Amino acid sequence: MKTAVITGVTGQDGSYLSELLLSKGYKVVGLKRRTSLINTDRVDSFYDNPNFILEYWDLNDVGSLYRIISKYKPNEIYNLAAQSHVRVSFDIPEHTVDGVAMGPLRILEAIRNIDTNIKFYQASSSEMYGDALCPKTGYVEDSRMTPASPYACAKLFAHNLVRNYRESYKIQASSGILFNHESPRRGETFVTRKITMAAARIKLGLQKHLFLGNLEAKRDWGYAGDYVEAMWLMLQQDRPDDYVISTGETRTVREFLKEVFECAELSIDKYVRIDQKYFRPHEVPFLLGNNTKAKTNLGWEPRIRFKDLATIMYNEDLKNISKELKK
Ligand code: NAP
Ligand code: F7E
Repeated sequence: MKTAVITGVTGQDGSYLSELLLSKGYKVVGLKRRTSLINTDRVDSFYDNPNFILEYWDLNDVGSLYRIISKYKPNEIYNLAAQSHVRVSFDIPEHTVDGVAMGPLRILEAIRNIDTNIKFYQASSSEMYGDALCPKTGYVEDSRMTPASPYACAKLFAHNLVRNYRESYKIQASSGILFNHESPRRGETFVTRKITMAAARIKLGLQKHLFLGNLEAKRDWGYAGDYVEAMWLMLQQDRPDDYVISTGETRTVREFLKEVFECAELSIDKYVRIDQKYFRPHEVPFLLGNNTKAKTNLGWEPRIRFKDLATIMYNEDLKNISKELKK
């Protein structure tokens, strides 16, 4: 039986990855911070599974990291923990950068000191490309990166570090440059979920308006359940490497809004307002990923596409909020 440690297990990706690894017969050690901002809904269903263990840890907690690695002797570590909200990283840059950049350094150092056979996955991000000119066919693994937020600067630091540890110490460390991926478990302040939740609440008469920022930004949106498979595939390869994970299709925030409001039969003009407070000091205007390397080397393909993603997320929110109302 393989053992995997997953940091950020209470997050969107942590929950899907736990599910995937448990289904493959892994023992999963999920790391959760004591002061979690959110409840543990996303991982509650795993508690009955004897192969799922929760341990407390924080991105700045070196001692616990050494204890956990020594105790469980994992084959794989997936580092998903982060203050992952780009807008918020402008408000709390020091906290964001400390966790996002120094957290992976601490884990890589622990691997170097305890066991260099442990495979490591780093959650890199398309935000690292920032406002660099995008090639017509989309960003690839070695495209120029000019990060445009404290979050993205810190992710790029960690991304470079992974390559450095791989080359310096032969550590089996891979980075997934994941483009935006969403799901019904997406945090409620990210734009897709904010839109699907609001549409469902407006439909049920619980909310009057939806306030948004820049509707013209373009993102390459995929489904989180598909993307965690790519994480796992990366660590099953003989050689560690970096991979772009994306759909190869880019859409504006306005298009996502339109898709959801059409599905809900609601008028955008009537319910949606623009609020300057949701604009960022520096925006990433356009993201499109070229996933050729992942398709070729990993045999990975995204399954759920833009239209279905919007519909799935809206319907799930409508169902769950309606259920809550009936309680
Ligand atoms: P998420 O839902 O925001 O989850 C982040 C997780 O990190 C949560 O479990 C959170 O715990 C934990 N965390 C935050 N600060 C921590 C700290 N100081 N110590 C320990 N744990 C901490 O993010 P996600 O969407 O699942 O994304 C997973 C990873 O991929 C993140 O690193 C993100 O930056 C990166 N990424 C995401 C996307 C995307 O589109 N989703 C794309 C590219 C890269 P709490 O429950 O305590 O908040
Ligand atoms: O914004 C615009 C906003 O916060 C998407 C994280 O998972 O993906 C995510 O980062 C776009 C931006 O995601 C609102 O300006 C308009 O252009 O959903 P988001 P993000 O910033 O792209 C990357 C790959 C990550 O790595 C991150 O961890 O939508 N937008 N109005 C808005 N965004 C938000 N949040 N709220 C609004 O009201």
